[in-house]
Amino acid sequence: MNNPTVVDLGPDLELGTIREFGPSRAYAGDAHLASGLTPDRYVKTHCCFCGQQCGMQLKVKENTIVGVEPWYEFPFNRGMLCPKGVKRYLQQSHPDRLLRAYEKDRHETSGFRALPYDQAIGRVAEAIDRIQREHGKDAFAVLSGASLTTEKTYLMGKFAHMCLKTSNIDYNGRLCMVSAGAANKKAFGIDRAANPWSDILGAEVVLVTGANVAECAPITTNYIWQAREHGAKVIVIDPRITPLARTADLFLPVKPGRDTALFNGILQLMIENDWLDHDFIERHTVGFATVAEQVRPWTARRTAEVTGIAEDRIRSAAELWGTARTSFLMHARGLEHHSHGVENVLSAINVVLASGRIGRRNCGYATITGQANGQGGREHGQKCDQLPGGRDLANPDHRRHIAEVWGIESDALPQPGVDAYEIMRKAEAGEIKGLLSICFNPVVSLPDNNVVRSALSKLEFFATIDFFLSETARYADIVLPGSLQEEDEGTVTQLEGRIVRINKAVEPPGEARADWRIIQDIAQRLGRGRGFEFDHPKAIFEELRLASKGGVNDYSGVTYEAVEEHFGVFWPCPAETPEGVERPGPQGTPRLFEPGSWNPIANGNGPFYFADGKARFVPTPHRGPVEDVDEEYPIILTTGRVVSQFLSGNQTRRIGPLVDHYPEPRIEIHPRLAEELGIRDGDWTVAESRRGSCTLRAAVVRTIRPDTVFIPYHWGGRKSANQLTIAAQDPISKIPEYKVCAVRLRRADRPPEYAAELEPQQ
Ligand SMILES: Nc1nc2c(c(=O)[nH]1)N[C@H]1C(S)=C(S)[C@@H](COP(=O)(O)OP(=O)(O)OC[C@H]3O[C@@H](n4cnc5c(=O)[nH]c(N)nc54)[C@H](O)[C@@H]3O)O[C@H]1N2
Ligand SMILES: Nc1nc2c(c(=O)[nH]1)N[C@H]1C(S)=C(S)[C@@H](COP(=O)(O)OP(=O)(O)OC[C@H]3O[C@@H](n4cnc5c(=O)[nH]c(N)nc54)[C@H](O)[C@@H]3O)O[C@H]1N2
Ligand code: SF4
Ligand SMILES: [Mo]
Repeated sequence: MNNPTVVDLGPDLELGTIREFGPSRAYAGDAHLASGLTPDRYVKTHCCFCGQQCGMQLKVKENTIVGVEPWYEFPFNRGMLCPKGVKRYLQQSHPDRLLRAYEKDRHETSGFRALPYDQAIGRVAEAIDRIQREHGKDAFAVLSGASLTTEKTYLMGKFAHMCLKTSNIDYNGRLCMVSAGAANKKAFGIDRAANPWSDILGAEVVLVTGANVAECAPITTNYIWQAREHGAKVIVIDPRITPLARTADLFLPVKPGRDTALFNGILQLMIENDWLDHDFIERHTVGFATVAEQVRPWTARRTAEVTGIAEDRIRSAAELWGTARTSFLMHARGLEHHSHGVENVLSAINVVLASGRIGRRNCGYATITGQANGQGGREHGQKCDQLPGGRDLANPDHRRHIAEVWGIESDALPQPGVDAYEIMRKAEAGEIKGLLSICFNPVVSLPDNNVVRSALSKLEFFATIDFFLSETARYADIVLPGSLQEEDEGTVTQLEGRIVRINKAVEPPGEARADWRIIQDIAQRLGRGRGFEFDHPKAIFEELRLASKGGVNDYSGVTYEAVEEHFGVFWPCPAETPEGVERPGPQGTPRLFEPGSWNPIANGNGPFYFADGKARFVPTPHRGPVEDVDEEYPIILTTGRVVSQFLSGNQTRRIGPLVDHYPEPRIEIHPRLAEELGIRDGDWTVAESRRGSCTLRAAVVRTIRPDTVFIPYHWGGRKSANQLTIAAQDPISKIPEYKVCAVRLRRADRPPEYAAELEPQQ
């Protein structure tokens, strides 16, 4: 009881706060940091949050980050930053920062006890060894993340596949980028934005679907607005009138889960009106005739009925898109977070291919990558079926190449494993007994998270590496203190495919360690340290270059020096090319699919990454969401984000100014629906699905379809939207259907118990 190292977290504290550091609801105010402290130095680096990877400078005094300063020269954002980027510096000196390793104190109900770092590593190694000996290699799983540098993501894949020899590693991009990735590979043979963002500027039409650009990719808004100043028409497709939609020329309020129908309908109108690039279709694609046949029943009227969009708006969208000379289509999770997310994306790609406007100046297509390293993190082997360089774990040639780089037999590599949610299901079923997780907070971020909690409780051993104690870490037997982005260096690949440098600003404090050192320490302690003796992130990168060589995601010609010198290098960037083929310039390949550009797969046959060089039209029959509304649960719930919070909130819910901006999740509800249900703005409202319920305040807004409500998901515990969501997954990408499930709503009789925690205590 009096042991000061025992930390009682209590079951329901909003933030996991180590008592040693202060009261639980404290968050660092910036007063003492921003107050005239003169920095000793400025470190040029990038934001730790979203996939745009804005360049910025960190102001450093001794070993503390004291502020953020714009970095005007970095070409992507030219000094612009959003509120999260400006306030990120408040994490490093935060009182909640984990400075030591912790173990669950079995004598306390929910407490943790600090233990020396080396002992903690020993505990992890022992558990891995025991579980794998008793239950087989695959009984120990690894979960990783795409906020990590590419070096770390590479090391995580190598650690799972070579050191642990487990099939079961997957990552949090499973919840994010995989529908876009799978669709891009199917259509183009490569998973990367086709164009750099500068191509947005000269587009005549910019079509944005399922992306709340102004709140989630704020710098991209600036590109779109600049295009509009040059005369571009902006089309936005979203069930909500997002800030960008308010300024759009044409807004299509799609009913959630009906995007394939919409794009099929648009393509049918393009065909009827002959708004097609026949030459491009003929020379550079296959499969058009089949798709044309498949979309024929999608008349404008039927499309309007299914999507809930007025027929004339669908016609206007098809005409604007169909008759443009230049254009840029982009989408994000609103299109992708579906049980048919891959088909949704393919239906959008069909419309792009039919127009022939891709891979040229001002003719572009891209998914808006979400996480900091959402792009690099999906390329080099931490996905359940993947090896570095975008290679396949199931492909014998690919296995051979990587085995050679790692100095092992290819038979020693495991076979593909299962996705992140399936890892939870296997834990629940007792097949997976041990788990090591880094950079992932599944208790908040996975759908139907009551199941996730139960699965984690069943594990024999669970360890996690984080810098703040997350909701997930509370289930851990061992918590290892990892590094903040600014405490380590390496590279990340931002949403355009541009590899940029993360520079180290400060040392990890206390007993915290760079994440890659922690992984290597575990490998060494297991007695399987060969291949895990890197002394610097650059050494990891050098090996990654070799491992990626010849793969689609070829980094072999990329150096740290070139990345610094040219404000980033775009992959693919091979070290060498066959005779007669020009090597990409010092900036790599900013735009894909240009005739004559480096493409090891097509070998001069055409611009796309298939042997024949041609893009694929893929049929996309419309399938509705797995759970449709009915009498019992008559309202559609869709979930997503707000500008001032980031993902599971484990970071941004600790940053005072961001919390002040949007302190609590609210249910967005249209006035018409609110009136029907007798709910007024600010009322406590119960949302129930077949899986769970949560009570939140209503925000009555005119900016949402009346048949749909929206809840941001950045909170845990009883405020978590993922108590309601459904764990239905796309059969190909395994992305969860976060964007549609069925709920019912009612006004709460009384405030929820936790409301008392929210109000200032008298
Ligand atoms: N502020 C902030 N920025 C972020 C993040 C964050 O957490 N906070 N996270 C980053 C990450 S990892 C990601 S993945 C991105 C996500 O960026 P976005 O995908 O832009 O964000 P979301 O809010 O998930 O969803 C986008 C939009 O999809 C709409 N939508 C819902 N259902 C449908 C549908 O069926 N069809 C269509 N067409 N639209 C639909 C929603 O109304 C919402 O406006 O943002 C990145 N940037
Ligand atoms: N309902 C609903 N749920 C969703 C979504 C939605 O739209 N609706 N969106 C989904 C999407 S797109 C995403 S990307 C996921 C994200 O879900 P998560 O990946 O679970 O969310 P994060 O907050 O990024 O969790 C990362 C954890 O890693 C830690 N961390 C961050 N950087 C580092 C690092 O460099 N090193 C170490 N050691 N730790 C680090 C953070 O403190 C945090 O605890 O959520 C998904 N969940
Ligand atoms: S969160 Fe995204 S938009 Fe905001 S500063 Fe960071 S990288 Fe830029
Ligand atoms: Mo994401």
